[in-house]
Amino acid sequence: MLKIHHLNDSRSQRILWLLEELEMPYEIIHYERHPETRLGQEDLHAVHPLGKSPILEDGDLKLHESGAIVDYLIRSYGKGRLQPKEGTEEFARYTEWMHYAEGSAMLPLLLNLYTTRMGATSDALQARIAGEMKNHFSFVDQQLAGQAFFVGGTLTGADIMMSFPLEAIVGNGLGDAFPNIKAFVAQIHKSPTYLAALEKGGAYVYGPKSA
Ligand SMILES: N[C@@H](CCC(=O)N[C@@H](CS)C(=O)NCC(=O)O)C(=O)O
Repeated sequence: MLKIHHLNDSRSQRILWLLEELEMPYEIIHYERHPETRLGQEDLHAVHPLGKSPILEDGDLKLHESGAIVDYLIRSYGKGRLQPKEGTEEFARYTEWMHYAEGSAMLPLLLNLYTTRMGATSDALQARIAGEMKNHFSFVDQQLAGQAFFVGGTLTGADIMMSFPLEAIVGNGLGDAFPNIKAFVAQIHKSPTYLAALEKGGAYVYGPKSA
């Protein structure tokens, strides 16, 4: 059976959502963040040298990195669902969003999180971070105008990958500045598979209550 090493309040939640969508049986191994540092603890480092979640185990294969995990699960078990047909322009757009989620959208969010903890010493960086937040999330908001999903009018891995940065935007109180992002997050928070994953995953700060 597939195993997912799942840290509470984390990106890993979207892998559980994908597994629910795929109707795959899976085992969740739960990890808790350190109560003060909010980092992963020794038990997570024991699973993989990076000490990050998610980690997927499928037989002898152990995979880290959410995008790679989503891609692997959809190609292996999707039976053609949750991704556009390979070789099409829509597939290229799908790949673009799959990479964009961790490769670009998360960077301003993480910089914002870390510099907020630094207080006044980060003042010199704040304008640049605010500029990049606006740059990226205005773009995403515009791309979602008039459409419920990122690509092809139906749920794909791209929506699942993008759900985490967009939940973080809404959870950080920025939803009103980006109404299409807010609507996207509200919509996924009603999905039965999303809600089933939430129930299994445990504590998740960006779930429906904070939206
Ligand atoms: N780009 C990686 C990021 C993995 C990552 O940083 N995961 C966070 C959870 S949101 C984590 O494990 N943090 C614990 C730590 O850094 O100690 C992915 O998408 O898998």
